[in-house]
Amino acid sequence: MSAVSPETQAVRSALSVIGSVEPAVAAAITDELTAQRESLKLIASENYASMAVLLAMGNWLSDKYAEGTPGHRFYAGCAQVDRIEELAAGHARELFGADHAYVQPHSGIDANLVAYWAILAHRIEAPALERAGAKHVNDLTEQDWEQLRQELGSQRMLGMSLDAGGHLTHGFRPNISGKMFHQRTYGTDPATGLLDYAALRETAREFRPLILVAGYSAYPRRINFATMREIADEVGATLLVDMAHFAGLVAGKVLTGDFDPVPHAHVTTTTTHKTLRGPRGGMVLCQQEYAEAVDRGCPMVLGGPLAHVMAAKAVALAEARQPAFRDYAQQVADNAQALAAGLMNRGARLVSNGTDNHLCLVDVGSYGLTGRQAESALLDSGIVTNRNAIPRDPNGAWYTSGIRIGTPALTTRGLGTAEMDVVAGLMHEVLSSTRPGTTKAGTPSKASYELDSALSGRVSKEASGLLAGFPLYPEVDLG
Ligand code: DSN
Repeated sequence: MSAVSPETQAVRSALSVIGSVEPAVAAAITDELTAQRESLKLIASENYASMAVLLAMGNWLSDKYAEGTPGHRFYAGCAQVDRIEELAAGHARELFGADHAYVQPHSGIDANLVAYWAILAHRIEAPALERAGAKHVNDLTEQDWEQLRQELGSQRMLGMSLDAGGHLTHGFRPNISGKMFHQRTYGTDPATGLLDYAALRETAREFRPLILVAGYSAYPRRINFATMREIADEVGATLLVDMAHFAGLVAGKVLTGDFDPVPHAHVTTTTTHKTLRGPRGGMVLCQQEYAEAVDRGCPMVLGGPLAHVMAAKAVALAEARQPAFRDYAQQVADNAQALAAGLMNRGARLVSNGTDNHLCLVDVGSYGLTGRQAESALLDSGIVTNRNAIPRDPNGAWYTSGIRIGTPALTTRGLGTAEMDVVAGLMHEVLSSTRPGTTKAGTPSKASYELDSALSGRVSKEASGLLAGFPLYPEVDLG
């Protein structure tokens, strides 16, 4: 009988304990592993965390309240949480070369909220308190407090437009950030698809934002953060870089020098679960002058820190400090380039004609499809992607004209550039065989589509055949 791995023992035991209380939960956890093993995952914001990261989350650290920061808690008995948080923050500082790291945010949205309030506190609230000779907001007169509230509510933010790849939390009206700030956007050059720094500089000079936000969730290129900082300094803005998508490429030294945000930005926010391959969560890195304000994130805008997730962040950051993580990050970028080349060689149009990060944005208008039709046809064929607007998208943010694809997850499974060409071939075959459908009334539809089920079935089989050579969590055998 072959030996059972520690990971298999751990997962089987955990499922047995969970299943003895609520079998439906154990079943859903098991089914999720099966589904993830079988799908060809090209969602640019997802990855597969290691078993060490996953197991670090399933324990009694979850039971502890620890509002505040290490050594300065609003609860007693936080010695272990302090250890964990200090360890994670130390790994983050070392890995990214940051002055300060705050590892409590529960997500990227939370990290951005912490950062926005820290910038408002440092740039607007602190000077107002000083002017009034007050130490605390509770010491302000009603009149000074009202004036401060008005000042806090009338600040400006400049961020990348949604259709150019920006994120909802960068000042857009449907998000809380759009209700907190007056917002304007910058975008890309229609001819090249690249960020238009000259136009951005002009807008910044005219709009004079308190915060210049750089970063994206669907821009397939590098950003020059030295230039961004120069623009921010010229107009007196705080530069905030949201590196949620590409933090792993920064940690893995694929993005260095002017393309590494941390030395240039006053404040850098990130998630920990995308290219960084940690647990779901967020993090804020900042220069020393913002550290005190950032550390007030909880209870300012965050609920109690999740000590079990901070433990998993510490494990993931320790992994990202290993030389192997640099190889992984480079392979993510190489794979994205191979995927882009494979699609373009077959006639697909990519926004900006390629990529130099972990993602590509395919203009599926070049196949006569909307993003929604393309996303559904690919899913029928065992390929998981997500639809995304492209610059100046004629189909809007719901139907869209784009498909966003990324390589972090497949690279973790071990697929390389040769396999990316196979994936590109499968995607091209599905997209070029799909036809737009009609509504029941016979008018053109942006959602329905026609695709031969024999073709989608064959592509699904080919996709699972490819994945069979790259098992997911091979150390875990659920029997
Ligand atoms: N949901 C993340 C993404 O897919 O990019 C960001 O919000």
